[in-house]
Amino acid sequence: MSNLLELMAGLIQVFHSYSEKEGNKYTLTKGELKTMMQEQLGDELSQCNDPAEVDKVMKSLDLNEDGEVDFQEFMLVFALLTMACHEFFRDHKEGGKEGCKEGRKEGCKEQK
Ligand SMILES: [Ca+2]
Ligand SMILES: [Ca+2]
Repeated sequence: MSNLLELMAGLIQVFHSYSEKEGNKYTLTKGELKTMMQEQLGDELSQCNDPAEVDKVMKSLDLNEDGEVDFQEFMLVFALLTMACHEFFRDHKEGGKEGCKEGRKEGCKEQK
């Protein structure tokens, strides 16, 4: 399998390993979301000792406001987070010697 395929399979697997714990097998309840945040992000990053924080995350994930997070909602937010991370690494790299700066003309233009 390619890296990308493995990554996609991994995402699906992670989502389902939490979503099937209670209620609907294919959606995350607030409790399942909290467990996922704790186990995947760690207490510090997820700040989920604060119940208001979990509520906030739940609200921002639950786009259709049905009280649960389905895989589509999860993926949308994951994509946004990944893009935010990408921006961070790109900005970070441009400051340093390595990375895009030197090879900018040849290698680092957006490849489509
Ligand atoms: Ca569930
Ligand atoms: Ca929803």
